[in-house]
Formats: sequence, structure tokens, C-alpha cells
Amino acid sequence: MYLPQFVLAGLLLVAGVQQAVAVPAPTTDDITTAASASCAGKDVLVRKEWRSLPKPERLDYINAVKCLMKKPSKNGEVYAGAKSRYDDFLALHIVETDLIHFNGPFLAWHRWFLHLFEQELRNTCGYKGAQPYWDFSKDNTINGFSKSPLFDVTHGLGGNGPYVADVSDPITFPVTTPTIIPNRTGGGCLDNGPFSGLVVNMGLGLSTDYTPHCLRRDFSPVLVSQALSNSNLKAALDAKNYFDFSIKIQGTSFEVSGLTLHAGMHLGIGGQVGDAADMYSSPGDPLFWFIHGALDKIWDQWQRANWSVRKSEIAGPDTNFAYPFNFFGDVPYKNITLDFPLQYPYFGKNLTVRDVMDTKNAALCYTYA
Ligand SMILES: *[C@@H]1O[C@H](CO)[C@@H](O)[C@H](O)[C@H]1NC(C)=O
Ligand SMILES: *[C@@H]1O[C@H](CO)[C@@H](O)[C@H](O)[C@H]1NC(C)=O
Ligand SMILES: *[C@@H]1O[C@H](CO)[C@@H](O)[C@H](O)[C@H]1NC(C)=O
Ligand SMILES: *[C@@H]1O[C@H](CO)[C@@H](O)[C@H](O)[C@H]1NC(C)=O
Ligand SMILES: [Cu+2]
Repeated sequence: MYLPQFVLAGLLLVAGVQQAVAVPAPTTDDITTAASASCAGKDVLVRKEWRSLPKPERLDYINAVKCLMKKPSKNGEVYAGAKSRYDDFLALHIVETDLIHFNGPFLAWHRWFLHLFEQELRNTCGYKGAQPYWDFSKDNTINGFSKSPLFDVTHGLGGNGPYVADVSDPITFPVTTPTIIPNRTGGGCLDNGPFSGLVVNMGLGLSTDYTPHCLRRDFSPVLVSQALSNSNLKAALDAKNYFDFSIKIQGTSFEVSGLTLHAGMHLGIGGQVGDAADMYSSPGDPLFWFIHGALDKIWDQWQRANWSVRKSEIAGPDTNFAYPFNFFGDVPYKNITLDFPLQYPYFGKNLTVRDVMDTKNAALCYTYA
């Protein structure tokens, strides 16, 4: 499923990424100074774990996301499937996917993507809070996973889809996860919680065409208990350098045994046929923001454990599925630096990795509680 995308990824790289970006980047020292001055005088947003938010604030967040799904798209003329402002974010992720996964820019690109989404909730939908995150280590057991407060039907984003044993029909399930998901438990259209019956306007897969379909979830608590284990989390936090950290986050293969934190969350929720498992259109499931919030929080935690070194440490290939993520064989690549460009077409300015190294810089200005 992913293999043919290599060709396209190469084309996109030639066409887009190598163009120099004109945004003047503050030096690392500037960023550090700004951080100590409380993001240059701005309020620091505090991102909290879902279950530590008071219940009314959980509802505020849910309502803000639903609000964004009702606001008109600004990029609908560019992306046929973008019908709402929420969809603009989904489309951005779809078109950028082959530049930002299983490579070096992965965490950096998603850090700004989440920041844009958080700002949109606040500016467009009057949300007063920060993007919450998910501490999956509180839910990483076979029996506990589905009971997570994150999946609560009233004060959460809803749970699993109904179990569908046979997902082999290519009309109903035109795109499935390449990994065979062990012990899948769902697969049906989400029928509970605040997003019950949600229609996702694009995906699955690499297309921004209008393809409305029901949001599916397909939990695998067994996969979660393995890929999101405490030992996998500890291995990431204990990594001695960014190169190793990034492997511990992104995994070593698409075999179940090679899945770690990133894939463990996407595939533990999305399973064989759910939106959250799709590399391109996973933001169609609003749990996406919690999956990537969890990773961003872990990156921040890892950075601050040795800030003087890690505030400016980045590594990994510029090309997706290149070494050390060469799951399908060797792919030509270069290792990235802090100057590597991050692009957000139709979402304001382009950045470099350097611009997002510190969550407490003047542009990002958030922290994790
Ligand atoms: C961002 O970068 C892309 C690719 O290089 C380019 O097409 C686009 O015009 C840039 N956007 C801005 C606002 O500079
Ligand atoms: C998971 O699936 C395997 C293979 O079908 C089975 O042996 C095992 O009992 C299942 N585990 C659980 C917890 O359901
Ligand atoms: C921070 O990293 C550097 C370089 O790897 C290392 O020499 C130093 O001991 C580390 N400091 C802490 C507090 O771990
Ligand atoms: C990229 O960085 C890794 C880790 O330091 C290194 O093993 C690899 O040889 C580098 N690749 C290239 C093409 O420089
Ligand atoms: Cu992504």
C-alpha cells in the first residue's frame, strides 16, 4: 500500500522541500532568552493530560472541535474534499504526509501542526484552553485500554466501533492497514460518544478528493499492551541522542514486533480499517490530536532532561522510509539539520526545524503539565 508512494514522495521533494525558506530563524540563544521571559510576555498555554482536566473543560474542548467541523473551509478551492475548517487541517496532513513520516522532520513538523490546530480552536471557536494530551501509560493494558477516560462517551471522544469480523470486502474497506492487526475488536462506524456518526470527508489514503465515509475505530488492546508498553516508553525517554530517540518513537518495522509508540497509538486505535490507522488521513479521527500530543509531550520531556544539548539536537533522514526507517529497503537520503524546511501550504509561513525546537519560544509558547 505504501510502496508506490515513494515515487511521489521523491517528486514532491524535488518540487517543494529543497526550495530555501525565507523565514528568518531566531538563533537558539534568542529562543532560550524568549523562553525565560515567559514567551516574550505572552501567556504560556499549559497542555494538560485529558483526565486531569475538569469535566467542564473536557466538554469545552470537545465542543470547540465540533465547532471547527462546522466552520467553512478556507482551502476548499484547493482541496475538493475540504468542506469545513477542520477539513483544511486534514487536507494539509494528507498532502504533506510523504514528507513528514518515518523520517527526521516527523516530530518537528507535527509540533507546529498541533500548534496551528490549537490556535485555530482558540481563534475561530473561542476555546480558552490548550490542546490536551494523552498519557497512554495510564491505559496500556489489555483490560484497561478501552476504559480510558479519553474514550468516555460523555466526557471523552467516544470509544471503539462495533466489531466487524470480516473486513475483506474491498468496496466497504478500500484501504486497510498493511500490518495484520492482532486481536482487533472493532471496525464498524463509530456509534457512541460526541463524534458518533461522524462523516469524514477525505481519505483513507493519499487523496484530497471528496470521499465522505463514516469514522471507523478498530481498537486492538493486545497491540496496545505490546507497542505502548512501559518498557517501550522508557526506551524512548532513556535514548542518549535524537537519532536513537526518533527510532524508539517511530519504530523499526511494520511487523507487530517493530511497532512502538507512534504506530502503537495509531494502530491500537485505528486497527485494520479505522481512520486513525491511515498514515495520510488519520486526522479525520479527532483522537489524532491526542496521539500526536502524546508524542510531542514525550519529545519535550526528553529534551528537557538534558536541555542544553537537546534544545538543538535533531537527526534522521530527509526522505520518508530512508535509513534507519528503511522498512522496505534502502532509499537515497541525506540527514537533516536544524535548517531543514517545514512547509504548511495555505497555513501561513513556512518554518525550519530550528523554529520548533523549544515549546516555550515566542512563536509556540506552551508547556506540558
Ligand atoms: C512554503 O514552501 C513551499 C514549498 O517550497 C512554497 O511552495 C510556498 O510558497 C511557501 N509558502 C510561503 C508562505 O512562503
Ligand atoms: C489474541 O489472538 C491470539 C491468536 O488468535 C489468541 O491466541 C490470543 O488468545 C488472543 N489474545 C487475547 C487477549 O484475546
Ligand atoms: C547531557 O548530554 C551530554 C552529551 O551527551 C552529556 O555529556 C551530559 O552528561 C548529559 N547531561 C545530563 C544531565 O545527562
Ligand atoms: C545519518 O546519520 C546516521 C546517524 O548518525 C548515520 O549512521 C548515517 O551514516 C548518516 N547518513 C548519512 C548519509 O550521512
Ligand atoms: Cu502525521
